[in-house]
Amino acid sequence: MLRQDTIAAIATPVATGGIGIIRISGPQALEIARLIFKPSKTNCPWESHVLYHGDIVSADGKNTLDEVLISFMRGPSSFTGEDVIEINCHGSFVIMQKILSELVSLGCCLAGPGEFSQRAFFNNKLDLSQAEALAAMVAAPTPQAFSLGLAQLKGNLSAEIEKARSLLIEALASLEASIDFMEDVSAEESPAPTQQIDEAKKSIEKLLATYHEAKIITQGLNVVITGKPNVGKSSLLNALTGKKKAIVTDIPGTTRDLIVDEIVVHGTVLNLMDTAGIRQPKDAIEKEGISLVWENLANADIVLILLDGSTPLSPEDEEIISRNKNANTVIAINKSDVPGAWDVKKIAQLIAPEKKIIKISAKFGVGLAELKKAVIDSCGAHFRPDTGEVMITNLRHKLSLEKAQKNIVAAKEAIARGESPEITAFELREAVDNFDEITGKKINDEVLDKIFSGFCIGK
Ligand SMILES: Nc1nc2c(ncn2[C@@H]2O[C@H](COP(=O)(O)OP(=O)(O)OP(=O)(O)O)[C@@H](O)[C@H]2O)c(=O)[nH]1
Ligand SMILES: [Mg+2]
Repeated sequence: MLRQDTIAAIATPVATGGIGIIRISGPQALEIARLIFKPSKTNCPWESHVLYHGDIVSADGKNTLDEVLISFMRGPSSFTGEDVIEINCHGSFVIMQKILSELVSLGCCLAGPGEFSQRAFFNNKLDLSQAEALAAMVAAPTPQAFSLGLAQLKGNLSAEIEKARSLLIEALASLEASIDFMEDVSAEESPAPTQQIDEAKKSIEKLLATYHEAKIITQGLNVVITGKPNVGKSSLLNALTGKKKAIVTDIPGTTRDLIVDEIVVHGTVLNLMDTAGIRQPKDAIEKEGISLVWENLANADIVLILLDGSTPLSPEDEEIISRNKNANTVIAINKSDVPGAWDVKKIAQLIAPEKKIIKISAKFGVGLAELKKAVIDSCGAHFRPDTGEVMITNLRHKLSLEKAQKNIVAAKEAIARGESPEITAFELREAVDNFDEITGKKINDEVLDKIFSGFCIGK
């Protein structure tokens, strides 16, 4: 629930930097700022959206804490819709904390996670999907993910949802008119508003179809590297990331834990996971490690199967290939720097004919560009210029749209069965509610709190 008090937080990261920003929002923002800001010029009219230069002093006025630029954004023309003060101080975390504690001593409350955005939402400065876009932008791993968030912040998703919603409202209005009319006129004489319903359905389907690609853009692809022990999985993780992340030895069974790191390939994030080698486990730790591999293989976007070209193909290799045959796999033969011990044709019958097998040397960094390309190609994840298309990037939005889609299908079925318009109207109202969950027009407080609590402090 929205608090009425004045909140304050450090809005920049918990680190040292060139400058750091402290944000204050609420009815007492200006009054409190006046108490600790000593302008360098005698005249400080606190005009809205103007920067003033001066010092921040301690609450008792005795000590100068920092030399700053300060601005006042008078509500409702501010981010939160309330009176907002922003203090640009030097980026020393120690001094920012000191200023923050002075603000608290003067009556500010420490802001909770996402509380500024939550206030913006309650004051109708943003709808919920726009507030969520802010969080997504801050966390965006690539420029393309950031621009999807920015488009959503600018309201492209809200506009699309509003369009589909108004079609349903129109359909509902005509259904309700026909319900009122039914006492005198037969239902056949007032045709169902199928055109609006069909259009709304199409626009939901179009949005839902973007989720797969949007998810790749915003979250990347989960690539699990698997293979029997000693094929060079850890060497490959290290080679791809350019770091010494995983221990490499010639002892089979070196890796037991999952080792993760990410790289960006042609604008797409690959979340790489090095895993324990698959074989009959020698002890309880290895057994646990291998069972983790199978769990993670089930959730992988891409299974990167690594084989060792320098030692004969074994039943373990064949088992790994056959147990992953329904997955999206990329197969690489490692240790191409030493003479091959088996013919590639040997695995041809185990894999789909169109599958390309890539020869690499993790140790010497050979074939890695081709391997990365094969990984990206296997998911159709190609960096493409921003087309401005509205995309669904958030799982919560996807689930609400799926629910709305089900309601619309049920409404259409009710019409086809010739049921009373009340049934169709009920389903359409539910669909509208599901749209309203996305924009936050109608949503329960618990869900709201959960969404905003995932934001960072100061946002
Ligand atoms: N010649 C050659 N040796 C390699 C190559 N890649 C890895 N090796 C060697 O193979 C051995 C095993 O490498 P790792 O990367 O530890 O293999 P792994 O698959 O992670 O092994 P486990 O963690 O035991 O499952 C080490 O001695 C590596 O130096 C390669 O491309 N060429
Ligand atoms: Mg390893």
